[in-house]
Amino acid sequence: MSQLGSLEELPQEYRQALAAANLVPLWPSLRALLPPGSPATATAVTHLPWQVIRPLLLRAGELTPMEKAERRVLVLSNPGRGLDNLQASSVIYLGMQLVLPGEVAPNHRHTPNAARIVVEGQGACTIVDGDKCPMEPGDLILTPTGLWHEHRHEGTGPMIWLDVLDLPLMVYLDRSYAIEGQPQRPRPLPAAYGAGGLVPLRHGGRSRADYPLLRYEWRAARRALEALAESTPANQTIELAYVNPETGDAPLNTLAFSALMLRPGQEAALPRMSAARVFHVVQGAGKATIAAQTLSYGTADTFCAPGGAAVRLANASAGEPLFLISADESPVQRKLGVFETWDA
Ligand code: GTQ
Repeated sequence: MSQLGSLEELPQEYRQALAAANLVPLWPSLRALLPPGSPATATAVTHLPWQVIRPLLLRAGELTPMEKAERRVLVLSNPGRGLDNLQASSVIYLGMQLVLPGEVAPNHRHTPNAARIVVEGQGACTIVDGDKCPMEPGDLILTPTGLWHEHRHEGTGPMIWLDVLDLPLMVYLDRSYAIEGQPQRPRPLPAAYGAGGLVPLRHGGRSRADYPLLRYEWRAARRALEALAESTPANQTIELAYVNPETGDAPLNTLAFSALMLRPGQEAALPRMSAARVFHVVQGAGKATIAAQTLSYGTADTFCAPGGAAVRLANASAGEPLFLISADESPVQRKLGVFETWDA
């Protein structure tokens, strides 16, 4: 592939004439815009240890009252993507949110899609489109685009969860905005999708057809992983996709989620894919090798893998299984026709 001309090679007065006309020549940037063979990514492998973020978040609880925060969140800024970028990847935002007993994060709705992975605490709920979703550690709770949501904490002790949003994408698209609402009148969450393979038969359609299930209980996910493990060969990865039970699609338009289990001592090479992926450790400790970088993680740690990276996970414990939840941006890439996978 031939070397292309640089900006510096052009006469100064020509460059000035281009700039005055809001023009730039393509050729000095062509190889960066369309790199030969594989894309560039600024997303760095990043590790967010629970031991680091938890005390900083509790300190935020002392420093900033809810009225001054609305959402009390510390957000990961991927060191590869520039200063204060609030991005885990090009699509994914990751934040750790704290709600203290008696506090309410007020009702609003917004264009970005969000999901919560509960990390610590009991007695809080997220009310989504009127449905009261209790929050237990490990639960995955959806607040999809456009749906009203608020968080209330009626228990004791801090309540902490990981927010996963497609906010960077919405900002990039100039489509990010929110609308404030009045407090919702919650109704109990219907338990309509508790049995695999059975969905409610409704004549006349559903009121919220796109998002029939808002809360994926960790208890059920863990039981399903353990059941799958019984019929999975020892060297194979035990992984379940979270799906919309009515369609089989990813739970959100832009983000896919899965639950993983590694047996004691097990190592898993995950299929290499073009979408960036983040992992949250629900329980256990181990090692990850991502694009030749190694990190050690424990319970409640979070880490990011850039798109295209080879990811190997290991359970460091000889006695206990390891459980993780992952989120990735593959639905965006699939819809745009640019999703790719390679052998691990
Ligand atoms: O809980 O609604 O981390 O609106 C960022 C924006 C959480 C939320 C975030 C939000 C929320």
